[in-house]
Amino acid sequence: MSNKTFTMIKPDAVGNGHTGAILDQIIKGGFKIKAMKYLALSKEKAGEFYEVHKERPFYGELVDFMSSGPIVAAILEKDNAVEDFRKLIGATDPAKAEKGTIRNLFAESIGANAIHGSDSDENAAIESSFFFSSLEKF
Ligand code: 3AN
Repeated sequence: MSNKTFTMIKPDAVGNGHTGAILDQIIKGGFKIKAMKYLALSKEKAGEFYEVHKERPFYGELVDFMSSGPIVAAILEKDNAVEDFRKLIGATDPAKAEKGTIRNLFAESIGANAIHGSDSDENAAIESSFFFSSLEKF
């Protein structure tokens, strides 16, 4: 699955009306949308998705934030997708994100940082299957 990655446009960016502009950046960045959903995560589901961060001090805040409003979840395709998408979105902390990256343009803080991108091929596959069944991936 090295040509695929998984993303979520987070509640801050959706709530601030940036969904269209972010999808535009993703498409202009050369990514094809292979699956997409507009939905809200329950606290329980957000907790499950971020289980790997359970021991981190910001886990509770992260789960509250990610279940605070609707998100857009998508599977994206491009050569070298995981690495290229991390470049397109910029550093976790928007203050450190390179100019022109999605987090530089649209993120508010390290917590409310507009967008998620998988950090490995393995996690891209796990995260994609968390949201999409085989019938929903194209
Ligand atoms: P990334 O999303 O860039 O891979 P991770 O995996 O380190 O970053 O963190 C997962 C998510 O947890 C981030 N997208 C961010 O929303 C949140 N997060 C990370 N560090 C902090 C922090 N220090 N305070 C609050 N939230 C954080």
